Amino acid sequence: MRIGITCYPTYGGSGVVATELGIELAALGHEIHFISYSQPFRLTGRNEGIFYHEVPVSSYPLFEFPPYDLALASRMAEVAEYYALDLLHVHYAIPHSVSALLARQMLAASGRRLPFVTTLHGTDITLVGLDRSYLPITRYAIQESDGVTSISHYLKEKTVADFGVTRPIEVISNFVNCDLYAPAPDEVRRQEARKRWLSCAEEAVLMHLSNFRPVKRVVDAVRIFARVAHATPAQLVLIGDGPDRSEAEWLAHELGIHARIHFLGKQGRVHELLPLADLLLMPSALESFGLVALEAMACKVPTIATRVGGVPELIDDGQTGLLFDAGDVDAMAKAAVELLNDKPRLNAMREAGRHTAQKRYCATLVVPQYVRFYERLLG
Ligand code: GMT
Repeated sequence: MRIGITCYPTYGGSGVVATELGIELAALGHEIHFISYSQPFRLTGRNEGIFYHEVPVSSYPLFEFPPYDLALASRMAEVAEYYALDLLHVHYAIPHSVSALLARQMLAASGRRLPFVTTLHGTDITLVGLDRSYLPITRYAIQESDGVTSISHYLKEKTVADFGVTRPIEVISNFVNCDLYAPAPDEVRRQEARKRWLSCAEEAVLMHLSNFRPVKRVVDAVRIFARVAHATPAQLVLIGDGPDRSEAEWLAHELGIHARIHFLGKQGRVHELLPLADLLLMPSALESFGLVALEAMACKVPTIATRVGGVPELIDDGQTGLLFDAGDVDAMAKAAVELLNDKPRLNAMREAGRHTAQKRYCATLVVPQYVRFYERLLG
């Protein structure tokens, strides 16, 4: 198949899933055309069967807001025509589904069929999409999609309840490449890598990875770490960047623990960093799935997370991670210390996480579900 994929190219889960899906589909022999305003950040290097088409958004003094959605629709229609695309797959409904709908209509006028699939990821439904200025058009574009998928049951139910969408929504969970996201081959090499990256080997390493938006509660990660570091020698690695970074940095200084916290900023090769952690912290106010927790599980790193949104579908509380109420910093810190000091339990959780990732969430299991979905749609 020739498939056009549109996603946000910036640091965020939906862009990661879209990019990894494109890479996996290309490896299966499909031709993939990414259409976006800049190259998705995880699309590094030249992959066979993958093409990237930039969307130029021209400005004009009259426009206070250059209409990206229109430029995207034009480019989608052009790419679909020039490269004979079979379908478009858009990730994150706003505004991608609306642009795809327009592209489909433009091509229909010249007798060409261009079905499109919308994959719902999270804040397109739970936050941004609920804004009155976007809700009616988002609902319409989802309803008009030729196929709709959601990355968790939670998100599917939210879409039905809050948007009144009546078209069927198929749940296809997020996935991870279990070969790439894997534990370090042995403890010696893990400790060596820790020394290289963090100049520490013996201390416990806690990690947090996000786009540092308020919903991720990165400040809670710092507060949890402060309590953990009080009880046991530990370091915190923060990967990513965003609006809440400066508050997190300020708090680290305020609590006198800044020397133990590594702000690594945005990192591309996350699969090399995650296996260095002992625990991942995901204290989010909301997650429709929690992709980073899955990537950590595949690397044998248990997550201390919040019992929100789709997280309980991914993390089996007590088995592959530990779940708490959002904001319950004390409980998360206490659990982290107990787990770090209980090696048999920590090891059991590490093994169970990897096992779950391999059994349920490997790219080799999930990507074929998308392929079957496309095939059904194309008839
Ligand atoms: O969480 C973000 O701010 C990024 C957002 C996105 O759309 O890029 O993430 C959402 O999609 C991810 C991939 O499917 C999910 O793992 C995240 O849970 C989801 N975020 C939220 O629901 C807040």
